[in-house]
Amino acid sequence: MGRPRLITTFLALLALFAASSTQAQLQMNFYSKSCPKAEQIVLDYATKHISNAPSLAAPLLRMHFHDCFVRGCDASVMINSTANNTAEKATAPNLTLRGFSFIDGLKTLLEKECPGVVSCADILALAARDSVVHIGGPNWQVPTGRRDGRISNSTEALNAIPPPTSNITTLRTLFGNVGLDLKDLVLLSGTYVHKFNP
Ligand SMILES: *[C@@H]1O[C@H](CO)[C@@H](O)[C@H](O)[C@H]1NC(C)=O
Ligand SMILES: *[C@@H]1O[C@H](CO)[C@@H](O)[C@H](O)[C@H]1NC(C)=O
Ligand SMILES: *[C@@H]1O[C@H](CO)[C@@H](O)[C@H](O)[C@H]1NC(C)=O
Ligand SMILES: *[C@@H]1O[C@H](CO)[C@@H](O)[C@H](O)[C@H]1NC(C)=O
Ligand SMILES: CC(=O)N[C@H]1CO[C@H](CO)[C@@H](O)[C@@H]1O
Repeated sequence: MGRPRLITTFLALLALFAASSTQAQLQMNFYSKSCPKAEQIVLDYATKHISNAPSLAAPLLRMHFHDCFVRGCDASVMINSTANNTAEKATAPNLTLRGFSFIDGLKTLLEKECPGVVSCADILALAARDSVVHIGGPNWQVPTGRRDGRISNSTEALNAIPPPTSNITTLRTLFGNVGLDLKDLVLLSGTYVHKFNP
């Protein structure tokens, strides 16, 4: 399985995620007028922090991936549990999710720059890309304009995200639910294990 093939599949996956976001009207440089420095702020932050902690790049990509698996890429993975709701964050597959404080720090910076403009979903999508590029991974275009979801349901996360203990039948079903086939499953698992989990 050649490297270009892996990268192609990886990019196809990200395109799929972009298309399956809650609001379909994504575009390049969505914030060019409303918050012109937004993407630069994310890039600078990722460059600075990933230089210090390169191992954070894979968890950020993973968080983006998990976010997109449940209700589209809407940052619902970032929502905290409340007294009467157990959020996605609190489900078993989250146990290896890292980087919440990375995204929270970035959100704080962007709120200072342009209050209430840049969505957490876009921050996560951009930060995952910039972090992966910074450690020498593939680059891909990230159209922006995602809206943050308000629903974060641990049951949905448990049902949608493939746990590491799944058998192949379950994995195929869960990937199939988001439009990915057996080849995607094999390539993505391989990419993740070999490229991002050294
Ligand atoms: C979730 O809780 C943490 C810790 O209390 C806090 O820092 C963070 O801002 C909260 N995130 C959201 C999206 O409310
Ligand atoms: C609990 O649910 C009610 C009704 O859905 C809501 O109004 C309330 O704010 C929730 N409480 C907390 C702590 O989130
Ligand atoms: C979470 O999702 C499950 C499965 O779809 C549903 O049965 C449950 O009512 C939802 N919980 C909340 C608090 O919305
Ligand atoms: C795979 O796992 C599912 C869910 O745990 C189970 O229902 C199914 O029987 C398993 N299939 C095989 C072939 O082991
Ligand atoms: C960061 C976070 O929310 N982690 C939670 C992951 O899920 C377990 C329970 O399955 C919680 O105890 C953690 O707090």
